[in-house]
Amino acid sequence: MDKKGLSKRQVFETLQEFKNKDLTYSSGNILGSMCTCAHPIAQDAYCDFLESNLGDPGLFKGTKALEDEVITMLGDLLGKKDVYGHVITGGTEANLMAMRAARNMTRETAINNSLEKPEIIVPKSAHFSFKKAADILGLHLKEAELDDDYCMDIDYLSENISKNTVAVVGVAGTTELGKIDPIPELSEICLDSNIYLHVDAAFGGFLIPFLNDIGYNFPQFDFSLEGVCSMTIDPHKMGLAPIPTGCILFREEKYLDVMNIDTPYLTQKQQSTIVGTRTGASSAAAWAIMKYMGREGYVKLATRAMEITEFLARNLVKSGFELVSSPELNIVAFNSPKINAHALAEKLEAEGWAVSVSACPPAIRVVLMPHIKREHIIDFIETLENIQESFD
Ligand code: 0PR
Repeated sequence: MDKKGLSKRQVFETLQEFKNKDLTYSSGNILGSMCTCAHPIAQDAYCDFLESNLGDPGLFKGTKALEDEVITMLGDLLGKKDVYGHVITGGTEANLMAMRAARNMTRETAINNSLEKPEIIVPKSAHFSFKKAADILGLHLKEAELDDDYCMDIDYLSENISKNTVAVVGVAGTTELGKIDPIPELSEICLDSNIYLHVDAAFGGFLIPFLNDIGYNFPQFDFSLEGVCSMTIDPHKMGLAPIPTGCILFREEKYLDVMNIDTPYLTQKQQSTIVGTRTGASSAAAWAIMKYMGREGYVKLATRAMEITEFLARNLVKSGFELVSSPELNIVAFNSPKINAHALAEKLEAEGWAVSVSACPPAIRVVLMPHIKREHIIDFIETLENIQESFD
């Protein structure tokens, strides 16, 4: 650290120099991200609550009430108003909390704690946060095979559930392809076997209910299914909230209780979250944006995202590219018949486009977040056609 401080102007000028090296969502060049520009309403609310700390909620009773309202609103959106949970940093922390709750529940109920090798079963398409959770919690991770449409293979699950299974995970909106696992079937299987079921709707949670409002007819994927014990939903993805804003929701309070740690000198005597000091700004921002948008606002957002998704998919096919499968949510994965996905991604990067390459199967993956407009897609297709032509 320098001995003497800089002037405010110097500090901000230098910060700007760093910032100029970043890509921006508004440029339309970020095509492979599940995040987007936070709505200005959410940004303002976030800044208003910067000093709040929900790690000591008795000091910030108003902010705590906002967190509770966010959880209730999201529970209502996902089939059960009276859910329990927290606004946290994102999907990774939510999935970690869910796996911790599941493990601790099983520990409490296992006869003589006789779990030999506690394991979780997740689809091969699950987000890598489950690998982190398994590592942190000392759980064995079993990856279920996928069916022809890249969703969890139910037969694999039925054949592989064992007395050591502490949780099964279904994904509603997979990271790479936006696929929705057969959650009603998972719920049945888990109810029959008395196994904890977690649904990772980090991405799909802010899409599926709204698309169903306009007639999409996605099967049930939420707390309306009795077997679903917990859900991840991330306002900082399609919810237009600033980073970090994720949510974990539990069907019953007991799932939080099994994670409680004594915090004797705080205003609240027990804590079930992983993080201690934690911002209340995310709760304020999520509350503000959900109140501002209302269900109608999110229906419009989801509708637009799907329109632009279909526009991209249609034009890719027209230009001779191959879709991995038809998009269910606003993610398109495709390949060129002439260049492999990694080489194509490199060429695109050289032209200023930041796409990502999915692993399963290898393909260029574009997430049609709200910052991506029709004119960006037109430019993108043109770049793709030029690259492809250069391989003729
Ligand atoms: N669950 C699902 C289904 C996800 O897609 C993600 C993240 C998570 C959990 C974890 O959420 P957090 O990253 O909030 O902890 N999906 C994106 C991904 O890994 C996250 C992301 C967003 C990555 C923007 C890059 C990026 O530029 O692709």
